Amino acid sequence: MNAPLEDSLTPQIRVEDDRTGLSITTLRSALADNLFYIQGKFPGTATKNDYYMALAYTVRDRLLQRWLNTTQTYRKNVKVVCYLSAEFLIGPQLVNNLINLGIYAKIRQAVEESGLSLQELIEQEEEPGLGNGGLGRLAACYLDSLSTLEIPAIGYGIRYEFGIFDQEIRDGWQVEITDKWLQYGNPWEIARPEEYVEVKFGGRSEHYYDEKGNYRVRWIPDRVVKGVPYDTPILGYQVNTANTLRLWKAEAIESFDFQAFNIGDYYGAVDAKIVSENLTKILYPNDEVIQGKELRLQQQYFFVSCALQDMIRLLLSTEVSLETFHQQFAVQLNDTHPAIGVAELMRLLVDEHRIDWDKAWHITQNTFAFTNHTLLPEALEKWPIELFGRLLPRHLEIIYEINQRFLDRVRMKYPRDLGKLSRLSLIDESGERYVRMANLACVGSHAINGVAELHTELLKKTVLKDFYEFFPEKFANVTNGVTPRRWMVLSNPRLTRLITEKIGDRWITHLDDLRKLETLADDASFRQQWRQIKQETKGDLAAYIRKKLDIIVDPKSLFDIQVKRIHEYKRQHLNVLHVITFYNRLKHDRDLDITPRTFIFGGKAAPGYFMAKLIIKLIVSVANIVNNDPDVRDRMKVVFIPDFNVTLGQRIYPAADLSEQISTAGKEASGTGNMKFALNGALTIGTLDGANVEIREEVGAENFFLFGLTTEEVYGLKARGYRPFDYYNQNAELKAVIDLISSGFFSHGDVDLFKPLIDNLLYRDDYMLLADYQSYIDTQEKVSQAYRDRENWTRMSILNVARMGKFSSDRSIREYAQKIWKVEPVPVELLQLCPGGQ
Ligand code: 8GP
Repeated sequence: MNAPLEDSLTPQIRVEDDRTGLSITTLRSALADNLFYIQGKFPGTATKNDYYMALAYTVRDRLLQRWLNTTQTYRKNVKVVCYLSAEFLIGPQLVNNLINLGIYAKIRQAVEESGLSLQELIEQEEEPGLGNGGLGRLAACYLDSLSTLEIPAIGYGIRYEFGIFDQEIRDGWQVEITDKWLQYGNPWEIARPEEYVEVKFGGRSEHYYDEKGNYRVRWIPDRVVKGVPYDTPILGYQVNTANTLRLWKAEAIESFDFQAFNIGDYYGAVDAKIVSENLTKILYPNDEVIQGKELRLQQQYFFVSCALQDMIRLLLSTEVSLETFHQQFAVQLNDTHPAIGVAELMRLLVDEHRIDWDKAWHITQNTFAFTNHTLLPEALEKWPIELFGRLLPRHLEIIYEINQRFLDRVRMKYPRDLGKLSRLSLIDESGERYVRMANLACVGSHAINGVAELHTELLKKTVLKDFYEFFPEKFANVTNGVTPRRWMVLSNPRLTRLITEKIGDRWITHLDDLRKLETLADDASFRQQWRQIKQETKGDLAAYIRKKLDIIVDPKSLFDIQVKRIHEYKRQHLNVLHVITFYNRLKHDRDLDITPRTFIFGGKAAPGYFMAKLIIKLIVSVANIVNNDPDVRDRMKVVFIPDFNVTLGQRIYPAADLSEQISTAGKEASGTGNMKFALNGALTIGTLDGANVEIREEVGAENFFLFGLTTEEVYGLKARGYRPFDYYNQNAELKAVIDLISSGFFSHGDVDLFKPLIDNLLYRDDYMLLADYQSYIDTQEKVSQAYRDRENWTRMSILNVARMGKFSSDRSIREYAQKIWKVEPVPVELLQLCPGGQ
């Protein structure tokens, strides 16, 4: 990869000393030193990974001044945003740090002069897969923007030893492989064992009177686990700010239970250690469904308690009163996973720091804000009371107390409305009793937001309706965004250079500047350059596909791409229905003048989600037939790219002509892949769902391929009684497609293989694929026609990019900062330079 931009070291971010100088000679000797002193290798025996590590340390050394100075700056009474998230899908760090530091070209030169290939070293990096999909990646984009905007922030989460599984495809089926991302070490993190905290579990609470005769409660746990922080610097783009991502690892308090050991029970002695360390072993690989496992609740409580204790310690170290906690910290709950924080902060304030309840409640409510990321009812977290009380007995009491006070207010406002009362209650008492985490988050926060306009409106009308009616002032929308640094500068260096040549580089931090490209859409030679770049980028992806999968695809064909988690609501199988329709049309008329297409899919299925795994099997089965059929060859290809992750996304988004955003209206909260594609010049085929609505508004209806039912139509049709079988019966082309799958054509004659999928479509079709089929097919035909007019397609592509300014995560973060967190930028000055500095 070429440097996306000329290195641009602004004078104020230049930090040089003997050790961290930026001359090519210094960089080369730093690389050699790190190889020897850190990796302990001579060049002759060093592996590529040793070189990668040496390089990563070379770069990290050049971050440290900014990082430590940032931490120092925040000690001085500034309000800090704490983003609490069970997932941070930050992606590979090396190139991002090179770009943000502005030293990409220098490093490349130093690496090459050392006889190495930068690209090869870059490919050594294991990405930290500490998230499932959209929610975790959003957290990572937000960290990037927080630093770039110089807003003091800490990301708090879990240092999973095993992140999201690696996906392999064997015989068409997904196979999950453990993600051992830490096995060769992680050069980007620094452990801070001296800053450990203790987290309690189980036991009971004890009520007593203190020395002054005040009634108090203390928690007598039956188990204590140590939380050890591991810090990763998150450097902003060409600023001094390097915020911290602080991830917690669970450890045993004592490695051995010596009593057990002394009586000869060696296994029992090690047991406690294993049990404690299990806590942060693995990320739950479910996207949008809850599994309700005890270990998951333990993970949630563990990291939230670590985070809140850490904040309190930070605050107390500055000698500021704990009663100003909410003025010092704005804590964002990334979905309900950290919602237990509401009860934990109350416990810390009331039980441990002896602040009275009302004051503590004021602090708590003014500290927290809550983002909801999904409307799917199966994703609403709730915990059985029995489990909850066994693990967190004191928190259950606190939740009962919060609930009682809250329901008293509800009763005042709605006397005799028992329905309201039971729906708003923090406890679900309709059958087995549960703690409802969304209700806890809503009551304990001062702000609640959805992640796109439509989503926020639907929240107010559906899942959070009662809360909206009760606290309308708490609700706000903040539409998601993505960072242009990773999703353009890093992943699309060619387009970055072209755009920068034409409009300068301010767009990288002020994405609205892309508007200046609008007039260039009418410039034929610019269009030619634009097309050329897309062609080359598609060529790169084609080469990757050939190398990895031994499938030859034509970079001149239309690249039609759907990459995201596999889920029925996202409707990858609707895309497959189109693939087969396309195939049937070609088979019927071998001379059909069709626009050649390459259909590309990628995404992981939750390991226990049978239907999602069957969808992958269907895609791969269809690919095998189509790709080997001489009748259609060269006019269509189908590819499933295994192991979709951030690294692969960086290759894939820039190579798309068409972005598939085809969820059932009302189901996709926002989507962020839709933004990454459009930012890289793909046109979208999509429903009026999530942020698609706003993307279409921005780019213009004429530059967007809209199809399908609206949310209201979906609700209406459901209410009237939806009968998918009628659609099948009345649509010959659809029937032919479904019958072809059922016949065993794609499954070596096995008529049972895809039966669960087909039966589901014909008799349930919860996500209304059959209702949207015809509209989708017709719109795909329009896409094919439009692609034939390359000049106009290119024009539309340029206009899409030009109008993507709104979807920068910088805009989202500014909105959170103003509307919700009430925080201001705090620029960092490099005051204390050490060692070797002045
Ligand atoms: C996702 C939404 O599905 C997606 O539309 C949105 O863009 C993204 O969040 C960021 O806001 N939701 C999740 O990933 C999600 O709910 N995951 C939780 C179960 C882990």
